[in-house]
Amino acid sequence: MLYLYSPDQPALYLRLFKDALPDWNVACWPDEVDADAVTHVAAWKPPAGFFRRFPKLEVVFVLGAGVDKFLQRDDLGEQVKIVRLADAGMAQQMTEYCLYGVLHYQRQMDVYLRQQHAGQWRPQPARSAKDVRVSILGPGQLGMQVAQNLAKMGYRVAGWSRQPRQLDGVDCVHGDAGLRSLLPATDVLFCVLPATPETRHLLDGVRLAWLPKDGAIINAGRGSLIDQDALLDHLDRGRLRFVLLDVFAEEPLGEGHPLWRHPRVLITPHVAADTVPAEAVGQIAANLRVFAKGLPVTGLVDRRRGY
Ligand code: NDP
Ligand code: OXD
Repeated sequence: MLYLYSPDQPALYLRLFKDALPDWNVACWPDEVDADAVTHVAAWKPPAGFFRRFPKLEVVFVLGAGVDKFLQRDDLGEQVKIVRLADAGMAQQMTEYCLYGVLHYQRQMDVYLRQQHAGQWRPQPARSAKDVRVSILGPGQLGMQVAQNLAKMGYRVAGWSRQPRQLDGVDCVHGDAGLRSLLPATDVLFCVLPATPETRHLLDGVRLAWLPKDGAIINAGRGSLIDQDALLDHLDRGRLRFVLLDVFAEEPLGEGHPLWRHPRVLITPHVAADTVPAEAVGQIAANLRVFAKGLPVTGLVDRRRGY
């Protein structure tokens, strides 16, 4: 039996799952079910202790891409497989989000906004895409497509990952040395890394200082990547042109937090890429068929790696 936890769109998900899995018994929280019959759960942000009542649980399908919150739970034993969404319609949205920030930088919208408030009519020098260096931290399922889409648009794109990778039109680097060489050669840094112990505060005061003075950062991965105090210090000293932030150390960002009103900060409330229900259910249904054949599934999480 597949049990579903999606308080935002329960009816939609229930219908999609029932249509996609006619041979399965599918039910949706808060309906009461025989907990012993539940072998699979599809969920996003279930409350603490949610999984404890399912003794026969085999697989949790995460209705999102990031699994940090699932790996921090104490109600999911090691024997339970965690499978997250791989793209499922989110890469296109991530491309749009990144492009918005890149254009803000390239077409100097931050400068024009300040000039508008000061009533100034001052055309700035034009800059073409081939002169803008966009570096992607985390060219995985999402970042890889962002990188390739921007490269096709003519931007100079680089990617930084843990393992070496090869991507058409993208200059790929990895490891500590790769990051050290990449950051100073970056105009816009697009971050789409998972939250893991290794990526926590990866962008601290030292590494932020490796970026050029007039660079910009877009963070659409997880807020733990950036040391927010160090970031504010950089922004206050004019060491960055602007940052576009979708994710934060604490969400929602606390009332009165200095990031809210900083003139060099653009904020969106964790909306860079939303789960597309039909795509998500299609991918999970396909994975169930693959599981049944004993083959490797898309999006199986490596708990040791943390993503
Ligand atoms: P993937 O697992 O497919 O890709 C992760 C990428 O990060 C890989 O390229 C991986 O490198 C790289 N990476 C991980 N750890 C390190 C490290 N320590 N050093 C260098 N590179 C590292 O994830 P997705 O692309 O599907 O998603 C990425 C993240 O985006 C999610 O985990 C989630 O946090 C966030 N997200 C945010 C959304 C939003 O709306 N703001 C929506 C959806 C996702 P390698 O290739 O070598 O493994
Ligand atoms: C996700 C997210 O990880 O929405 O899918 O952040």
